[in-house]
Formats: sequence, structure tokens, C-alpha cells
Amino acid sequence: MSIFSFFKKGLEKTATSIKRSISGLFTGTKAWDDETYAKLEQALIATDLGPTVTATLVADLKDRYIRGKIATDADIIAACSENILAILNTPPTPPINVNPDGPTVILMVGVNGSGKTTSIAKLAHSFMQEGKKVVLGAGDTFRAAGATQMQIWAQRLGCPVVEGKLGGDSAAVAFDAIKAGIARQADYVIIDTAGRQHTRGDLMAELEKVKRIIGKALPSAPHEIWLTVDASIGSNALTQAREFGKLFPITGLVLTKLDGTGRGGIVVAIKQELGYPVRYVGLGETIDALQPFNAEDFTAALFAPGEA
Ligand SMILES: Nc1nc2c(ncn2[C@@H]2O[C@H](COP(=O)(O)OP(=O)(O)O)[C@@H](O)[C@H]2O)c(=O)[nH]1
Ligand SMILES: [Mg+2]
Repeated sequence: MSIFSFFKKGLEKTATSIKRSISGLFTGTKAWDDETYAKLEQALIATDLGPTVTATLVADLKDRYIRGKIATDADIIAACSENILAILNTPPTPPINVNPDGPTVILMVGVNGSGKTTSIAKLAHSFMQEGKKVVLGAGDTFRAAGATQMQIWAQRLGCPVVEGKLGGDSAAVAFDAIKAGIARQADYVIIDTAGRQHTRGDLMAELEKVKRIIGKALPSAPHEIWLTVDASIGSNALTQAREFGKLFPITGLVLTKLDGTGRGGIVVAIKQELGYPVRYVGLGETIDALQPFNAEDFTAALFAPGEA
């Protein structure tokens, strides 16, 4: 399957919802009026593009309409695509901070259920496909299922994994995983964390410790801190990204579960407000369903023709 096909399939629901809202705006000879713009606004908001992005799109469409530049659905789509692409490319995504003298350490954070462990397995698979050596750190020591799930994935992938004791110190697991990564001359060490959130303070203290201990194992690490966010929770995803961003210098976003949701617009809302590089998107449950984010493919898939 081509990368675009993955995006198209994964974003089918969002695209359908957008298409449905756009078709019908041209009802024969009736000129666009305030009601048209209100309908358009409502429809775009429904895909979780958020109020700011929606306002930008509607204002631009209005401007183009008044200047006689909008005559068909295709014109609306072209205008929206152009704006969304500009948002997704601002600021441009910097390359991954690859460690030239040893393993590149990626710390994965995010709330429980957001897709950390699954995304780590998918990432490991993707790196291994490129011929890279990967070591995993099963840093979610708080849930029995956390380590087991990681173990099953690692076994399936044939990828070494460093584990800790249930209820043990997740910072120690991170430390050991990096040491194992150095010893095995791994290209990547990907570290899972617990996402429990008793209080914000707890989570902050715990993740702060993991980060500090990582720096002891390898002073330049972590090279990347990626946040997984479940896109299917719509605007709550933006709130989560905003909150985590206050705690950590997030260097990348992994947006999961874009398949099966009509709320894919949230990717644009998060990028517009927080500017984090979108690194990967989860477009399904299979091991190859984590794809490097590509603004052009994403935008094209968002407006791809399909069932309305
Ligand atoms: N459909 C779909 N499901 C996903 C995706 N990513 C994760 N999941 C599912 O979401 C659930 C929680 O994922 P998990 O990795 O355990 O989350 P964690 O608690 O953050 O480690 C699992 O059932 C995953 O299979 C995705 O991109 N698409
Ligand atoms: Mg997990």
C-alpha cells in the first residue's frame, strides 16, 4: 500500500465529514450569505479543526467568494487545502535530532491509552525495516499489562527489550535500556513511560526523574521527547498536548487513532496552536499503520473524494 493510500484510508471518516459539509453549499443560484458561512463554520468545527483554524478558513473563503474566485466545490477545497498546508508547514518540521556518537534516545510520553506502547512497537518495526538496531525500554512499570504488552511486541519483532519489576523504578529501566543500547551499538533506544495521572505534580515529578536519569546514562539524551495523543478524543487532544507541553520540551507529536475518527482536523488545530513537529500518525492497528507524517499527503487525504 502506498503511503498516500494509508493516509486516505486512515482519514476516510474525516474526509467524508468534510465532503458532506462542503457539498450542498452551492444550491443553484442562491448566493452565499451569512447563513452559508455559519454552516461552513459549523461543519469545519465538527472535524475538530478548532475555532482559530476554522475562522482562518472561513475568512479566506469569504474573501475569495467576494472576489469571484469561488465557483465550485473544487475551489473551496483548493482554498482550504492551501491554508491547511500553510499551517502544517509553519514552522517547518526540523529533522530528528540524531545522536552522531551512539544511540538516539527517544522518550515517549502521554496519558494511559493514548497509544505509547503500540506506537513504540510500530516505530521499532519501522526503524528495523530501515536496517537500524533498536533497543526498547519497558518503562511503564505501573501496569502489569504495560510490560507484558511490550514483551509480546518485542518478541514478535525480534527486538531486545529491557524490563523492570512491576511497581519498580521506571527511571532505572530507562537507565538500563540506554546502557544496553550503548553496549549493543543500537541506533535507537525507545523508552516507554507510565501515563498515569494521579495529579499533574506526580506525573511531572516522575517523568522529570526519568529524564534526569536518562541524562546520567548518556549526557546528550534524551535526544527526542515525543508525545502520543489520541486524535479520536478531538479537542481534548489539544488540551492534553498543551498540558504536556508545559511540563516537557516536546520535540515531536505522534497522533494515534486517526483511523476510525472523523476528528482528524485536530492535527491542524494542535499544529496551529502549539507548533510541535508532527512526527508520525497512527492510521490503524497493524504494525505498519504508523506512518511518518507528511503534510501534503495528509492534506490531500483530508479532501480526498470518497463516499459522501
Ligand atoms: N485504531 C487504532 N488503534 C490504536 C492506534 N494506536 C494505538 N491503538 C490502540 O489503542 C489502545 C491503547 O494503546 P497503548 O499503546 O496500549 O496505549 P498506552 O497506554 O499509551 O501505552 C490499544 O488497544 C491499541 O491497539 C491507532 O493508530 N489506531
Ligand atoms: Mg503502554
